[in-house]
Amino acid sequence: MTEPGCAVGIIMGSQSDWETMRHAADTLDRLGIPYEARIVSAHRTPERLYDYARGAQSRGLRVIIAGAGGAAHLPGMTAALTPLPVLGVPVESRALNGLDSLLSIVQMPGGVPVATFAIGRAGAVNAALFAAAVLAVGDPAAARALAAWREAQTAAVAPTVPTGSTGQSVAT
Ligand code: RP5
Repeated sequence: MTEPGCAVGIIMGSQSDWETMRHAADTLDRLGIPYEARIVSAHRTPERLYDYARGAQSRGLRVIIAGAGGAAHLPGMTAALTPLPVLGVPVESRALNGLDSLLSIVQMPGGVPVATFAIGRAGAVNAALFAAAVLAVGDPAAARALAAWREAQTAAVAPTVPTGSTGQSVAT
């Protein structure tokens, strides 16, 4: 769901990051929270990054989810250019399995914070949920959607596990 005037911006350093970042988009879709998704590379399209980050707040965005891999400068540079909260998602890299991405995003200098999430899909999902929580502070509809999502998640956890040989269940 991409709409004009939305409050959440999802940006990523490459088209190849979409395989991870689409999980943030899917999560926002499930919450009914509109977002925009853009490819904005700190290294390959630095002017696009400047334009996006400098204009984000005035365009009505309230939080930015930024995913990148390898030498992942996108979340940090975005945080340096906008007062909006920036949620960084380390994309799993081929060379170092995303450890490079994680350390690049999490090790920001004091004074320029980036909220950093887990590597890969879990991080993308949690960044979306965190973005919803940021919006929920002042948006009752987002708060209700988040509460419903949590209730559904809890309800989906079975209290027992099936056993292989007997087919009986064992209480956890
Ligand atoms: C980073 O380099 C991107 O965020 C991506 O994770 C990584 C590889 O990009 P591609 O070579 O697949 O375009 O800037």
